[in-house]
Amino acid sequence: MTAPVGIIMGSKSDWPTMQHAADMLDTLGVTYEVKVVSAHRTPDLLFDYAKSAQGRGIKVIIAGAGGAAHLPGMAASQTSLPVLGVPVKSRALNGIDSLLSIAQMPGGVAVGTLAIGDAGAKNAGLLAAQILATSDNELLARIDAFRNQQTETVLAQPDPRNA
Ligand code: RP5
Repeated sequence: MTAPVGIIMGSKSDWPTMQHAADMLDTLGVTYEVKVVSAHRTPDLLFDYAKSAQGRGIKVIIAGAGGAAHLPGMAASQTSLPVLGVPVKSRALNGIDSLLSIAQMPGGVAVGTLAIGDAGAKNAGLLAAQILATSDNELLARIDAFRNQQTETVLAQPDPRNA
């Protein structure tokens, strides 16, 4: 069976960031595929990927890119699947360029934009799982357990001086 989440990124240099999305999906027991798909270096591949995703069983696309980060928006232009955009921290502008490129979509084609960098990728994985969990109660229970464990971890160690 095809994985329900597709993680794409503009360059292999994005992987250290996007790996956090994959790690979160692993934690929650959600399968995914990973691929470098560049909007400007491999535009035909991007169109093929986005157009075929729904037919292949993908339910959510996570797209990470840095700089002039048009990958999430271009992917969203070719599919009605939800696209979650992760702004990768760029060398020149620390990801502000990536953030604005992904967030400022003109009305009519939606991209859900996460935070810049590792936290954004982690939350993209979490949000993708939450979307899938609207029709999967077992996954919803795993997400609830993850959140409860996170809460317990904070409550168990309120003094920041005790590592
Ligand atoms: C974007 O350009 C990629 O998403 C990456 O964040 C950035 C730099 O790519 P490389 O020059 O490292 O391949 O397309």
